[in-house]
Amino acid sequence: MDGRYVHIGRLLAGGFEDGEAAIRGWIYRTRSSGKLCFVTVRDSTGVLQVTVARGSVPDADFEGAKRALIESSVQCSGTVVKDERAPGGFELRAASFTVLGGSDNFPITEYRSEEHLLNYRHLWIRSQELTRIMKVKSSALAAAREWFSQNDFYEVTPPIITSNSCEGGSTLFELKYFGERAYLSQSAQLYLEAMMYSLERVFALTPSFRAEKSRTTRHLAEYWHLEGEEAFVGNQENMTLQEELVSAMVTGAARRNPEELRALGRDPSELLGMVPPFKRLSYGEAVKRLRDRGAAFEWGMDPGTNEERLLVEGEEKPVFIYNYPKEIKAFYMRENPDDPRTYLCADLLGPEGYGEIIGGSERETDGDRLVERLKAQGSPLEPYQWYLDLRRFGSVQHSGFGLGIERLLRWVCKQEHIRDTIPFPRTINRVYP
Ligand code: NSS
Repeated sequence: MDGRYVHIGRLLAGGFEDGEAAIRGWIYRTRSSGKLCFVTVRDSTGVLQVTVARGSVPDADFEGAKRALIESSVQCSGTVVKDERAPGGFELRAASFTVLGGSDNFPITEYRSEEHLLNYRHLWIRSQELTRIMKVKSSALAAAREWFSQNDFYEVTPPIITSNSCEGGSTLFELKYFGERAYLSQSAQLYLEAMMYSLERVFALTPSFRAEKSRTTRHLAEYWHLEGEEAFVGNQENMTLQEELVSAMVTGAARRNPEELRALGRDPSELLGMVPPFKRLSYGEAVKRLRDRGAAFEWGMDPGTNEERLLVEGEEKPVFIYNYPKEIKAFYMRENPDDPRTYLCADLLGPEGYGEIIGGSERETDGDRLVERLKAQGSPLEPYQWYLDLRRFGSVQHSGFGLGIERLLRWVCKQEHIRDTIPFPRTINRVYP
């Protein structure tokens, strides 16, 4: 920060008592009575009560403070005073108070519907709640990048506009592309596989797009996808990498943002306990567990929200379910040599019923099998020619995974709805603001 100004968070940490300080930020709350204005100011680090008294500041400053509506941007200076009654334990007794940018009547009041908040999302993202979530998200991403870097992964930048689908046609967003047909990426996986041949371990953080046609609390039409791809790695080692990554992200967030997490209702010590290993259940074991717990679930079925909740009941940490039946998974996975009805793959389920956070698999290296599967699902081969080529030039065992950042954040920040883990949610009925 500009040397003359101090962040509120630093000021609240102590050491400024009875000294002079200047802050700047936005009016969070304000009330005035006669000769006194109590203005609570927020910046990116905290909130501080500023007392503006007539006579202690120039008259124009006092009038400005009195008139200023919430969300006006301000700067002020004065004396820091310890005051138990003030939020955070300190207040600033103003010697100057300047309104930088005035504010109209703020359209978000205490009584507001969900719909109203979504319509004013561009302003609602200033709320304490969303600010906390965005801080936790930033920390989790920083921890992920750190982990990848420590584990010899290169960050790469795959395309977002693609000519083929990765996860099946039903959720594809189509767009016009200079007279041709193209799609918004559902996953960078196929491109990461191509880059794995030179860099061995790659990762990318990209938006992924899914035309999800139902309203749920865990699907977005645009989400941030953190994907890794690793040469010479099989399905079990792939899971080991994933649990290490998830652990690094959630413990990293817990260490960096304990206060934010507490305010969101998440005890950071729970997150600090998310250390490897995570339990691994085969799909067969999962079927048995579901049936033992009373679900009418048959081998071959795809576990839905309720089944995922039932599967993690009594578990404190996330749980892997591995080797699913082929029918319910994507074409690129490697057939399980020990049980050809299944693929070598795994989903990671979050605890507390938050559901699938990661989907990963070992990849099929046999080009003929890939061709058969693409044909079987009715996909034209032409757009996949480049992908099939990869198997013709030095193919090796490899695996990878995709982690839904907002899915992880929904769990970590204890959010009912996934939309509150992304600043501008895109869902079936919303693309504004
Ligand atoms: O479809 S996935 O299960 N798997 C893939 O896309 C692989 N191609 C990834 C890979 O191996 N590189 O999606 C991966 C994750 C999934 O576990 C969720 O956490 C998240 O992506 N995901 C979503 N998050 C939010 N909204 C929607 N609609 C969504 N769909 C998947």
